[in-house]
Amino acid sequence: MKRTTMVLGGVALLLTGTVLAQGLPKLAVKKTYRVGFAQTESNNPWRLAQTKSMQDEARRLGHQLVYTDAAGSTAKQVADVRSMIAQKVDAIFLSPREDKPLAPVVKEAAKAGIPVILLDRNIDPALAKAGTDYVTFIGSDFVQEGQRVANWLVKNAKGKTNIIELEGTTGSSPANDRKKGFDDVIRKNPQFKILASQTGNFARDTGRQVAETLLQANPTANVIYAHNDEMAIGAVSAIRAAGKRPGVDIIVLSIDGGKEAVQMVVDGSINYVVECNPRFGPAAFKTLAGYAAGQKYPAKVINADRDYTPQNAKAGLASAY
Ligand code: GYE
Repeated sequence: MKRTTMVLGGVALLLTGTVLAQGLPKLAVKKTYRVGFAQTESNNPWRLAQTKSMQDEARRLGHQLVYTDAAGSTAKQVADVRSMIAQKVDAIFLSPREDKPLAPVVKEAAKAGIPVILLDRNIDPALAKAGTDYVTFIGSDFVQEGQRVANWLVKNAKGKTNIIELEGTTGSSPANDRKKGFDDVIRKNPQFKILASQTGNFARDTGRQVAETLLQANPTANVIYAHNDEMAIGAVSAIRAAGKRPGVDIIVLSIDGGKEAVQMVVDGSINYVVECNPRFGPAAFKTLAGYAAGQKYPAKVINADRDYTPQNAKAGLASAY
């Protein structure tokens, strides 16, 4: 009797275990949802374009978007997600500012029966798992972005090449991966050297200040690789302030592809930009509906991104965000 109970208990546990191992809370099929979007910050055109795309698509489909802006604070973003859980939203879209501190709240949401879809930034895979703790990650392949920038440089640079790298927000998945992709390619080419690599927090003015300091400390630098447009635009100002010509004396490379940076490729002050498309709305809500309907998703759904060169930038300008 005892044994039967145990077996039964075991079976019940096993069943629960199976559900938990696949892990994810179910989402009822509904016409419209009340869904959270936990944004990281709103201090640049990329973030504004992403938020607008989410709001436009929610409005178009009749969903209610519970929007929060962490204003560049990871602690606030953790609190924002907890508040969405407390409000019992149907699902949460999260752009995790950093890849480790947001992992616990992703799990808390899953435990509370709320599916999470990660947008644009990822969580450390050692701390939370797609298919168990969250549905999927939708975004760009950041390692590949870094590799594409490095490959362009290797192909186009002449002679000894000394690089200053402006990193994105410390602890964010795009900063980690854009560095890895770029540095790995550069390391294999002995005439290329990374003289300095420092964070500019994905921000224009911080990027400008850090570039100014690093240019002074490294007078032989002839390349600046910025992990996003904002810092690249800041670096262009720093290069001019140092009495040098951006795009000529110092090659400037970037990732994102906003209108302002693409225009600078047309003008010649930025040399090459890999796109990272911020228009997530359609893919985000399509995934939400698909998930409710029982569709299975891979750990990552990768956006296709183009690039902007001096040859194609003019043609691409109109459709840049
Ligand atoms: O490149 C940057 C933004 O997470 C991919 O964050 C995104 C990056 C983007 O603030 O401009």
